Amino acid sequence: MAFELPPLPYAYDALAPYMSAETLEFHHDKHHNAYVVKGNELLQGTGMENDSLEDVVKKSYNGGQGGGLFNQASQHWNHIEFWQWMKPNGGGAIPGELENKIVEDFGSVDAMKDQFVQAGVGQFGSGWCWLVLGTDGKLAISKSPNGVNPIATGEGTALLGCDVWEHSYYIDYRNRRPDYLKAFVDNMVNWDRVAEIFGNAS
Ligand code: MN3
Repeated sequence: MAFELPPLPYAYDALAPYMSAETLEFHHDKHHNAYVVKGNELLQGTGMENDSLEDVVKKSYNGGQGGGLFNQASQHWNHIEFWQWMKPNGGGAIPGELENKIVEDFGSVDAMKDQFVQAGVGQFGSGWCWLVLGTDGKLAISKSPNGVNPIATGEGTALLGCDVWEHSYYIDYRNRRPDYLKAFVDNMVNWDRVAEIFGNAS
């Protein structure tokens, strides 16, 4: 299927002051759109034109040997999910079943959030940090370079991911990536969405 840029699920200024309208306009309208446009160019002639986006990501990853198409396709998937992983007045309470699982596997919600932030801080250069429901049935935190995601690696289901490319935070936080990640987990995450993905996967 041809890649299509989905509209942001909220207004550009809906996540302020944690993520500004300027950041969301550039990030969605320029960066995400570029992955869509470039991805559609690279998709031509691959034989994957009718595949789902998930299948394009898996096939084009090619065990880590994936090139241009993988980068565009994975970043397209990552950003579709990323917009939905945030909401106005985000953060706050985590739905019960997911909260119980987090406490079971991490000891506490704070411990999970702390590991998530540390993964994002520790990702050298561009990439993502993730909360994953692993194929072993346990929750885990991971990080990945560039556009690599849990679909590509097959490590499990991505319940939550945060974009740590500089374009995601530099306007609002300059070089303070830890502050951006902290604001993400405490004030931007749509935990209902995370719980919905967890419910579907478990
Ligand atoms: Mn991005």
